[in-house]
Amino acid sequence: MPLALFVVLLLLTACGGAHLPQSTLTPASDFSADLFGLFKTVFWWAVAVFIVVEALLLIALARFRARPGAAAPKPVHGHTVLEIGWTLAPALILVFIAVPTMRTIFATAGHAPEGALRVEVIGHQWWWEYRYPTLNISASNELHIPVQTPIQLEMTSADVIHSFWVPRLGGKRDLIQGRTNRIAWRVDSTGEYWGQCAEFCGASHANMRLRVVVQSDSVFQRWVDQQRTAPATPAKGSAAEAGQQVYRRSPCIACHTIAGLSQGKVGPDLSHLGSRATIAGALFPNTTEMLRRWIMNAPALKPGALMTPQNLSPQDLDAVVAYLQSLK
Ligand SMILES: [Cu+2]
Repeated sequence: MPLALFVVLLLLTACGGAHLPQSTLTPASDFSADLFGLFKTVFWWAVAVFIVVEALLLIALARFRARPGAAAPKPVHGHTVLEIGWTLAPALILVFIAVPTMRTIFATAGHAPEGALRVEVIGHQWWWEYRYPTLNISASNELHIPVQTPIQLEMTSADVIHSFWVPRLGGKRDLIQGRTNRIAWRVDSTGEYWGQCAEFCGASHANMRLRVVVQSDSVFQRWVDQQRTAPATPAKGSAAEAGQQVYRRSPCIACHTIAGLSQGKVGPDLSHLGSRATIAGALFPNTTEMLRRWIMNAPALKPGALMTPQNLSPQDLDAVVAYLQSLK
């Protein structure tokens, strides 16, 4: 027993960590509040059924147990009232569960009201691409949305099936190539919400995280303006300028976009990488150290990553990192 407890504790420590909790029990959007409401309804019905069934069982055990000298109990067959009772009661309980379930299914079907902000979500192995067709911008891994605003997510995949899930906001919903699945939600309060892919999609499925940044209207508008602006040209003679030269002649340009410089579509757009808090599918903090390690050997940090290890001199590596960090 102590050993079992120890193992359970050990396993539970794996649930901790630097990331914010991903719990469906603290809903923060209309979508997740609907789901949580349904969960509570079903839970309390289950509690009621448990109490009634266990009580009847205990009463039967106590009353009808074999006692020395007592006669065998009289078998009962075909008790009409009982039979109607235990047929009707479960049927009624199922109705009380089915009606709210159907209501929740329709409420979370993904149809946002007219005028909702549309975001196209495209799953890649193993990162998320977001396009805002009405705002004419795009982003990777970190989804920025305004608070208290209806959002329409239109989701598809560039390769295999993924599943978009932000436990505190809603989902999970599959991203399937050639299909568009929808989520509609409205987030209650500003803040950061973590999520991840919830459908096994290959070697780094577990490393396909995402971050949703919910902002006030004015902060969101500032972010949109920033995304629309091409990154500033590095100052003459700066490390960032040297890094830009390295980037220009590196294989990076085949896969990545940097506005005004390269138009690769294989990996995430790096035009505003310096303004993101995370890299590599929201997996690592966007720090100098992590950028260096990521550029040198991405597959070592994220198994299966398409980005090949780069053979850069220490000076070139520092310069490229300085350049990427300057891309705000
Ligand atoms: Cu996955």
